[in-house]
Amino acid sequence: MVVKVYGPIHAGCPQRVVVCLLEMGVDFELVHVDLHKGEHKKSEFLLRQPFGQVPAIEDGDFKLFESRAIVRYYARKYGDGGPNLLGKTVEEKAIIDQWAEVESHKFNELIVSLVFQLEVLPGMGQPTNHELVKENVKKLENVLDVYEKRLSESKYLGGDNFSIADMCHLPGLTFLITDGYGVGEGLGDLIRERKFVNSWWNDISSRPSWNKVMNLIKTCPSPTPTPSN
Ligand SMILES: N[C@@H](CCC(=O)N[C@@H](CS)C(=O)NCC(=O)O)C(=O)O
Repeated sequence: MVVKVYGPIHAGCPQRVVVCLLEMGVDFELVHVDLHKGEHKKSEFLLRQPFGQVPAIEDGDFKLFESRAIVRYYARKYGDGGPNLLGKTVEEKAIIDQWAEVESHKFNELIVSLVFQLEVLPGMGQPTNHELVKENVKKLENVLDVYEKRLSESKYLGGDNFSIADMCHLPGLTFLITDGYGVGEGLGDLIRERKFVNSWWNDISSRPSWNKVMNLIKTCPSPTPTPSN
């Protein structure tokens, strides 16, 4: 049975799930959910995701939401004898979890705010709070300085090997490197100006799985990219 992924591929959270399925070699089908039409707030969709957000998956009789929980589920389910994205020893797993938490609570929160200010508000004809953007860029610089130090000592955030900790950053880093999909503000320089962060980005974004996600984005119709959360 093919896994169904509910959500537009243009949004960051579904991308996180899709890149994981591609890494793990799991067949899937994308079921487009039109955020602009509010399909994610309709009662039918709320049965899949009670908070009215994407993504959600359906795997036979099994249903799950929250992109990072889905990523962990598939990394565990197919990790034995397959790609190891979670680490081997208890300590390796703990370090990977640590950096995955950093992604979720330090990095992603700032990306979400930037996406909201630079993309969502202008899309609704409302003004961007440039002071808040500046403040969040400053905070992001501090987070990326921590990454720079970590990545000067370790090839990947979680250690010697690519893991969910790196993978979960891909949508947010893509938002930054494309300058917020062209809004400017020099967001891409946040990556390019940091030698180790930049090499890490070049490495993880050139994985075949992420290239496939980028190609899927190009082939799926969407009015506006929303790579948040
Ligand atoms: N923590 C959730 C966040 C889900 C989320 O915020 N999804 C965004 C798209 S990336 C969404 O549905 N936005 C529309 C909305 O919140 O109404 C996850 O990782 O799955």
